[in-house]
Amino acid sequence: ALAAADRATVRALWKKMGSNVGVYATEALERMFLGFPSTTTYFLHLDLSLGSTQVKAHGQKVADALTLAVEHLEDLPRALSALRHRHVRELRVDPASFQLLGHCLLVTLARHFPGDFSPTLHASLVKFLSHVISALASDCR
Ligand code: ZNH
Repeated sequence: ALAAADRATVRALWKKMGSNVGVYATEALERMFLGFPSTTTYFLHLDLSLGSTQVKAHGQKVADALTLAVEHLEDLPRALSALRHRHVRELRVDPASFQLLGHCLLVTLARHFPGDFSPTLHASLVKFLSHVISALASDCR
């Protein structure tokens, strides 16, 4: 599990983001689709153009799942088990794509919170995202 200091750091950033988590998740998705076009193959049924309301709606879902994760840092595998099933069994998302979205989330947060983005926050976010990704992307539990 995430160390207490990492949990506190991530929770503090989440508090600061307030109701804007969906905005940042949407920007991260846009960055992923542009920077890593192979990831668009999962979303061919959606309008992926910049500013698309469908991408915004999906960004809000991703944001809500991340907020749920922040609220259950002690037990991510259980909190995210239904979403893991959906991604691994139904959507069959490649584990490498999760790393790309994680990377885009980091870049997005660094851009919007430059003053907060110390090496410590960076490290805590990397750990948080890797916990979320292993809870979501691996079929082993
Ligand atoms: Zn995902 C869906 C989250 C990653 C792809 N997602 C989804 C949802 C959510 C999420 C919440 C909704 C669900 C339902 O509806 O049931 N994701 C998430 C998260 C993450 C993710 C949190 C990380 C961090 N995904 C991902 C990736 C990919 C994906 C990486 C690829 C690339 N998802 C997806 C899809 C879907 C989803 C395809 C479906 C969409 C629609 O709408 O159709």
